[in-house]
Amino acid sequence: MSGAKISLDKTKSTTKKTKTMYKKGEGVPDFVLLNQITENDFLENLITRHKSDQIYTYIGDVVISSNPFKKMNIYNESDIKNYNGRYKYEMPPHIYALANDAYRAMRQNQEKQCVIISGESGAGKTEASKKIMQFLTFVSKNQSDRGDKIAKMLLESNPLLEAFGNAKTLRNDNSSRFGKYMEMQFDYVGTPSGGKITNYLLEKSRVVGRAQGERNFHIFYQMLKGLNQAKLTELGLNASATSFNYLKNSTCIDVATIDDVADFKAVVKAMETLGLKDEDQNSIWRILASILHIGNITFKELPDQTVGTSSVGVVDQKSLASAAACLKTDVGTLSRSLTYRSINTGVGKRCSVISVPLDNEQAVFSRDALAKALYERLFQWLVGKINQQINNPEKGLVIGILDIYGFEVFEKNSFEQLNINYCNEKLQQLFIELTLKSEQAEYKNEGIEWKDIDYFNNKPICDLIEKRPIGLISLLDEACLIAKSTDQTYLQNIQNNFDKHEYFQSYQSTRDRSIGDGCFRLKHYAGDVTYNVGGFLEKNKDTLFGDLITSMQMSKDPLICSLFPSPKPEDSKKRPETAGSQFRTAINSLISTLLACSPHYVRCIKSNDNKQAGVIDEERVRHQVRYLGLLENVRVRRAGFANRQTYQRFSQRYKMLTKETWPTFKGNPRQATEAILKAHNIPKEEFRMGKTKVFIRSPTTLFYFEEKREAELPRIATLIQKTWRGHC
Ligand code: AD9
Ligand code: MG
Repeated sequence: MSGAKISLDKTKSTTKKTKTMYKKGEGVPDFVLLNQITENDFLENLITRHKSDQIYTYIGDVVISSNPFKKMNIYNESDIKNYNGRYKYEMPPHIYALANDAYRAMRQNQEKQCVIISGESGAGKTEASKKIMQFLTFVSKNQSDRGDKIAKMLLESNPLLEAFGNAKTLRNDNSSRFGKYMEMQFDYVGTPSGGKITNYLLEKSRVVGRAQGERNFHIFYQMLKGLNQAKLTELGLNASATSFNYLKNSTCIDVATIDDVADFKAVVKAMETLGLKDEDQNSIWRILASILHIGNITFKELPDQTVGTSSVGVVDQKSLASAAACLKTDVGTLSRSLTYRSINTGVGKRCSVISVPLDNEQAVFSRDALAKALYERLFQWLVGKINQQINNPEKGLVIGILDIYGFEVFEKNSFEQLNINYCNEKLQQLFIELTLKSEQAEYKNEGIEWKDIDYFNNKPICDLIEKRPIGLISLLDEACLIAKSTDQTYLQNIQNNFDKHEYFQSYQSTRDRSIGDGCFRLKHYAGDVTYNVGGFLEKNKDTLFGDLITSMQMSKDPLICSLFPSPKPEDSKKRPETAGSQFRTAINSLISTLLACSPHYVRCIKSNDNKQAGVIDEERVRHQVRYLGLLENVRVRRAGFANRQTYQRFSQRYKMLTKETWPTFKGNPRQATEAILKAHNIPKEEFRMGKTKVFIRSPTTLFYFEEKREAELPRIATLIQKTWRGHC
């Protein structure tokens, strides 16, 4: 057994090792080690490291990652092996070290872990999430067939979902247009045993339109370039991408950084790995092709002599026929469902259905609604299909990885941006709660001396958006219920309610001309965003007329039919949940899931707006450092304690390391903890005794105890075995 005279020499030497591991001119690997915690010092360190290709830096356990916009030679198999099983302080900062920590903590503590990756659009979240998955699947592989197969499927889900859920935007050539929480499941020894993907609000409006210079979802371009000629002919796609309205309307088809042909091959391979049979693949291509044909359908007014009103008819019969053929549905029914709407009149026995002709605007609306519904439902089906393949009903260990769309601000921001930015506000709030607020609250509760550090609390903005009954989402729902409401009356209503709110602005209250007509502005944690309310009500209602559903249900393709189930009788009387409310519920449930895990954080920083390698725009980075609250994070971390454990857990875990507490100890867990720390000569400034927990300042002290424990375990096991044999 280790004697009472063991000093902290090892701890000291490892601290030294950490400090000397970085070369002059490369900055410090942990912002906590800066001599002074000022914004300029922080930036200087980040910029110095970025320039010397050190893209990762820690704030304690948090990984700060600055986007290099170039291929880095740090993600090889040899790098994974180097980080596997090592302690963080032994190696230079890396996303692999965080992945390794999560994997170790999961197995050691048998607790669920999650990795929360945040940062604005194009900052590197999706790349980070893929590196983490790459590390975890590699180190957890063992020679079991099932484990390897699962690992492969988890990895292959990335190119597949990116093809359908990502697109080129003005901010990022591979921007995630959906949120994803991927849970990797492991058995009790840490072999992959399954997975589950939860997806959040796909930006389906992109299918029918988007800002100039942006693209539709990648898969459309991939399919047109990747499918063979015979297949293209069969689908009526023997034309260039510019022949399709839904692709050409944003004047961007080819992107220099994207190889659609290679990506298409990767998608087909992923489909095969994930068990999507030829039949499924064919249905997928047909649905995608039908969407392109639907986008080419235009309408013209037809005078209707009988009632003196006008109705519309389809101009482009060829596109209509191609769409119907791809959907395997009746062309007449499809045509009618795009130009007429059935309405129930009367009640009970007097109930009858009348068919009302649509005007041009309504027909265009219904056409686009069908295209969006087909795409969204196909995406949902795809996620479900992947989940079917990777799902493991047995409860095991889990590491969840959250990769969600980043904060975004465009020239014109709509309902989608409000949802995306609301989600980012919630994640920032979670970060504040877990790393700043609760940390400080805990010091106080435990009676540890503590001087509060100020931070930007974004709870009021989250409340402004999500609070019931008076919040932006609830008021929008209310507007959707009132027949006379319009986007403008909604704007008036939120202005009346919030014009005095600290984080809400409108032209009415500010007379600021930069808030245009039909707009309001929110002062988000990451910056001001002006939202245009045009289309808010329709996007929130997300209506798909019953006639379109009926026409899809007539499809001879079982997959297409299954995407449009009839409402259950018990649901027919309920109002369908709006898009905004659904998103609010989903985000709050995500937050509860994350709160049930031990969190690990990656904070991604976008180095410049031009996606340029070797360039770091100081002012852009300064802005991100400010709004991400990184300086406050360093201050709390530096003044605080890296680890805390209840006396019960600490004494139980390390009792075998001193003869005072092993094999028996008469005192309580707090006294045992004191005895262990004393026996190992842990300096006084290195720990504090709280009411129920011991607080340890530096991670190296904890590593020291862990290493001692690992060394002791075999001896204890032998001892126990001998004692047991003696009893026999
Ligand atoms: V969005 O919110 O989905 O629009 P992300 O996900 O934050 O955004 P993404 O991971 O897609 O950004 O990164 C954007 C681009 O930056 C990538 O396509 C790469 O070209 C580049 N990038 C990001 N991280 C790295 C990296 N570690 N190494 C090299 C990187 N390039
Ligand atoms: Mg992304």
